[in-house]
Amino acid sequence: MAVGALAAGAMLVVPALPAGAKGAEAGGAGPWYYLTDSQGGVASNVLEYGSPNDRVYAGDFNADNRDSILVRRGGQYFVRNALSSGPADYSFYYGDPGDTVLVGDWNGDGTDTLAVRRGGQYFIKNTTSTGPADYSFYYGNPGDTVLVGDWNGDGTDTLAVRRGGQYFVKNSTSTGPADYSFYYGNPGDTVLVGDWNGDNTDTLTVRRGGQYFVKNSTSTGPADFNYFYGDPTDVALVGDWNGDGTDTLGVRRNPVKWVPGDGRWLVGSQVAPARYRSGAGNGGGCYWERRSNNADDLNGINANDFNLGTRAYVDLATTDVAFETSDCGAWAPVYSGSYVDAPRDGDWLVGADIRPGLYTATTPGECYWARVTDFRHELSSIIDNDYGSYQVTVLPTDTGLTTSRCGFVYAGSASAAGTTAAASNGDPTEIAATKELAEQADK
Ligand SMILES: [Ca+2]
Ligand SMILES: [Ca+2]
Ligand SMILES: [Ca+2]
Ligand SMILES: [Ca+2]
Repeated sequence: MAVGALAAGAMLVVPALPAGAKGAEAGGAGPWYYLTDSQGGVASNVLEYGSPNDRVYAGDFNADNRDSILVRRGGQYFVRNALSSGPADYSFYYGDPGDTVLVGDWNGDGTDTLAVRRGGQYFIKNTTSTGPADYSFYYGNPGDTVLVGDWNGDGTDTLAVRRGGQYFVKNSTSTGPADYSFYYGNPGDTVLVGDWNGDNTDTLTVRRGGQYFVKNSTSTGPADFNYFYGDPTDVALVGDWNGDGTDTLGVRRNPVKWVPGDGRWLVGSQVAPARYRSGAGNGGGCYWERRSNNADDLNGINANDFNLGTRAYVDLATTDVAFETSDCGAWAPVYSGSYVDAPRDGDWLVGADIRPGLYTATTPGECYWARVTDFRHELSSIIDNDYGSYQVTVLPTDTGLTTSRCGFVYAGSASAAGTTAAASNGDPTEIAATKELAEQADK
């Protein structure tokens, strides 16, 4: 199904997935996270963090009321407090590489930290830093599934153990019997913990495939409501991603940054939303389209291009559903290369393929160029363009240059040549008219 826009999926019953509860490890693989701030609907934030095989957790590690993604490699934990793609803010060690680890706010200071579980014993630490546990206690049996939540709304997370469809709740992190128990769902259900209605109390959601059955009290009885999110095979995480006090879902996915060749590829599940480069069919003509659906209609085309040159770039957006490519060869992720001083027909990445500066046309008659902010190949991608042009000045702030029939050669830095160029996008009407002229010349 469509993955760019995480729409409702068909109801399917699938085998129990790894426990994706808030507080517990989420499971799955992949560095891509599709987070939503609502119950159902589309992803509101898509980000890449860590490596495909990292173990992951969600939590608020800086007390800003927003949860973020924590990745684990053995006994080392990498914290990033921003919900955006990028490196870790810091890392620390806790416990042994084989330990089961839980995340929670054990002391009610607003910051989530770790607890290590060994059998029925829990070793609590109240800071995200390397060092010994602050204290330990026992709860339940070594074989119990354990959940973390603030069951009584006092601001402190504690444990509940699950035995089949029965849950034994304890409201303190101390050794002793459960305070109460209740039943919810079936023994085989995947269960998630969160504050689904913003009343500061955590309760359960049962997941069956891509459908989520929410209950807003820790008591026996039917679900209060249900909704769909993502695909039935997605691994789900729970967090308050926008700090509104309500927990919502995210799914973890493992698309690859590589488009092997001709065909239709689903963005988000098969191929990552990223920047790609192809050899563009070595002059034989490379056709591609970014699609808003997985059908064949013209309306589903977000952008397309027929590239007769030797280099093509495309930026697949997180909102793209599919990428169709034909006679372009493989599309590879972009790394810096050596500069080309005679960028012929095609797309060129500034700072990787070509350097900023002045380029003069050796065949100016039907020369078309566009300085671009990205490779989505939309009109809004174009900073400036010209047709029948003798030269172009590429600024260091430009992302790329697209050219056809110019035969450009590098003519020195812009300052040395005494030329100037606008850094921001020009008149959109003029840009569209110029592009139209160049497309007429293509025919
Ligand atoms: Ca936070
Ligand atoms: Ca805390
Ligand atoms: Ca509590
Ligand atoms: Ca609640």
